[in-house]
Amino acid sequence: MHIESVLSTWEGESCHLRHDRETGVWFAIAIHSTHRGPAAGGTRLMSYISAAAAVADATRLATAMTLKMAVADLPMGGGKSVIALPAEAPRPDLATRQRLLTLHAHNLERLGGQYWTGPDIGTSSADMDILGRQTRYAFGRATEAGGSGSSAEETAQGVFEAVQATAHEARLGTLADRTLLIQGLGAVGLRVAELAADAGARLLVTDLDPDRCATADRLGAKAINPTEATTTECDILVPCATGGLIDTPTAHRLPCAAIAGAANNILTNPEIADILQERGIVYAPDFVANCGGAIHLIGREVLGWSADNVRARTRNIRDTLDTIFTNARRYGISTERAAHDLAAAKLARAEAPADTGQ
Ligand code: NAD
Ligand code: PPY
Repeated sequence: MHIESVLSTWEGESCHLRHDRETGVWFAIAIHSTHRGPAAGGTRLMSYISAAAAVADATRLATAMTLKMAVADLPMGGGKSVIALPAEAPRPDLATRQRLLTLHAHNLERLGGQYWTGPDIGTSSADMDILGRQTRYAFGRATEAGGSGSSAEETAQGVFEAVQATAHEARLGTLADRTLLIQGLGAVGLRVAELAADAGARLLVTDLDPDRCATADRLGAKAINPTEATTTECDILVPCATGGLIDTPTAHRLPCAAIAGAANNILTNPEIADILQERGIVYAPDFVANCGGAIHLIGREVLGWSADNVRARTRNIRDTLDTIFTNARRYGISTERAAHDLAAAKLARAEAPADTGQ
């Protein structure tokens, strides 16, 4: 994989790269679209095998953010950034982390508001507080620091709406006595597990960290090996770990009736949704299912919405998915294609870039 081939085949507006010689870290900020407003999307801090892999991740995630903002009717564009630690690097110590966040804050300032960030894998509200002391372009700071706090609760609520809509489309009825396999019991996955347990679902859970699985014991969940996430029979697979869970061979043999989860880019490419459709597996496009977090961050911090309004908008995810499922059936296309078409129609209707009001 080369940076040239990644960027020359990507349809985004710009990608900004910076290397920090002292730590060997690459920073990549991908701005896919500012058509509906300034680009926004989280900052991922994790190890990558190469700078090209980091750029590939940032660009694909930024594209998904554009689609997410459009389907959620939010007045922002799509972007994402990656702070790429060298492969096999140890966890950065506090001083290194502080240094990386300071450099990233400078990156954001240089872009002058074209791109706003927030938490993502490897970063938290505490990191947004550090960024927020040096730049105004960070969403998701702690409430005590003037931000809207973690978006995980709203993301989980939205994913739960998506799971229910998907169960209905797959003719599974309610979740009572249905088996959900939740991969990743982090901030979002554990909360989805709680909501599903309350609805009477049977839970299979898996996480690379066995202590996380133990936190779901009280929900009556059965832990399975992380390597068995896509080979264990279940009604609904709920990916809440990292992306790329389902590639072509996996799609051909998945033993489930439906898929709806929080992870971004669950499919290694969008065409995999055609295989799922042919197999009769109902797939909730991830950028629709997981948009509750974006609704929380943008709703609270840009649009001044109340928590109740944010929750009402998050509940709309179910209606949006129903529209997507109906269109997919009507036109004989995959749910991913139908979701892209819905986002494209909203993008085409977008007027001049909106003012974030900040
Ligand atoms: P998190 O880091 O709190 O949790 C992720 C969990 O997945 C961790 O417990 C980790 O150990 C586990 N994990 C990682 N790889 C795994 C594997 N191969 N098998 C099993 N477990 C594995 O993250 P989160 O905030 O809960 O987010 C979950 C996913 O949802 C991420 O992909 C994130 O990008 C996406 N997402 C989150 C939000 C949000 O508001 N937090 C919004 C949109 C999308
Ligand atoms: C995501 O939803 O994938 C995010 O990256 C969260 C987010 C949403 C909007 C602004 C910043 C971060």
